[in-house]
Amino acid sequence: MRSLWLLLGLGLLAMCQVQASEEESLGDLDDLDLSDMDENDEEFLRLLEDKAKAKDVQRENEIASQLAEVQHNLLNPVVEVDLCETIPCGAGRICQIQDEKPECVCIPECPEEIDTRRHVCTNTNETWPSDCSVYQQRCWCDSRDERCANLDNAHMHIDYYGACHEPRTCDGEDLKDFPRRMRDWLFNVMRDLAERDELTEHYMQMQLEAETNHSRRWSNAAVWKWCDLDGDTDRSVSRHELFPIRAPLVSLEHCIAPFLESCDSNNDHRITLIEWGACLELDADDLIERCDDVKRAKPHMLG
Ligand SMILES: *[C@@H]1O[C@H](CO)[C@@H](O)[C@H](O)[C@H]1NC(C)=O
Ligand SMILES: *[C@@H]1O[C@H](CO)[C@@H](O)[C@H](O)[C@H]1NC(C)=O
Ligand SMILES: [Ca+2]
Ligand SMILES: [Ca+2]
Repeated sequence: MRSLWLLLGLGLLAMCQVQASEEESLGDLDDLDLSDMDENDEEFLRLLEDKAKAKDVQRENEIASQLAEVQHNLLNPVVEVDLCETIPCGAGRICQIQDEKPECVCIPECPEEIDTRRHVCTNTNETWPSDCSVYQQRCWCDSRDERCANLDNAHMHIDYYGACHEPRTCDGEDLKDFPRRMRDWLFNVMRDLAERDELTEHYMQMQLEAETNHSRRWSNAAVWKWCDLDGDTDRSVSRHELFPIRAPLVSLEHCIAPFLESCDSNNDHRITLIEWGACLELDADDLIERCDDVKRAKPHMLG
């Protein structure tokens, strides 16, 4: 990008200079009234010299200012930017240009959902056709749009994917067996991601370790998932950060909600790595905090 600007800038500069020297050669003759002067006249030579000097100074100034402009453009490239590109709008909103300014507005239309698996159940135990429609409704209520069905909807959020249903109990045996199933599941998810080349180099290494060293099999997967859930990298997983693992599974796996509840053993709404390990019934000594703060490497970028 930079070198492109440099080339453009130098090209422009060269064009300006050619133009300037053409104008100059004509200008000299026009400005001087030669009729009264003898060619040998000292006055004439002095005048010519002064004029040349003045022209030189002027040209230097022009070139200097052109260079300054090129330099300025190099440092502050005026690229045609999509004004909306820099505006994060959040769920249920999209960016639109209004009066030449980017603005976040409620998403006008959600894709029509026929698939009932796309339904979502909110914390108010209401079934909505899709997550989009929940966020759209929340936006409407936030901005006092007339399409807001109930002002309380400004605070609703998705509890889980799937239509609302009777809370199913997770009985003793299922809950007892759940940590083992969860460990296996995490190991398999990590293995799948590794096979699809969707882990960072750091987590690829941990996955390889899990494959080759039996005592790392579950602990590395557990550490990876805990790091992955900790979106703000404050080294604890909040209730909010559990959303990606909780919401899609509640309908399929009735033990996930009570299981996750049980992980926060001191009930401070945050799950530490120690709590997470204990919850998955892993040996605390095997759990080493090895988070990769580079969240997701683009696959195939490094060739
Ligand atoms: C939520 O709604 C479903 C069906 O609409 C109902 O069966 C269930 O009992 C409700 N759950 C709660 C906690 O009220
Ligand atoms: C396997 O992992 C354990 C720790 O969990 C470690 O002490 C041991 O050295 C590892 N073995 C190999 C062969 O790397
Ligand atoms: Ca966190
Ligand atoms: Ca806790």
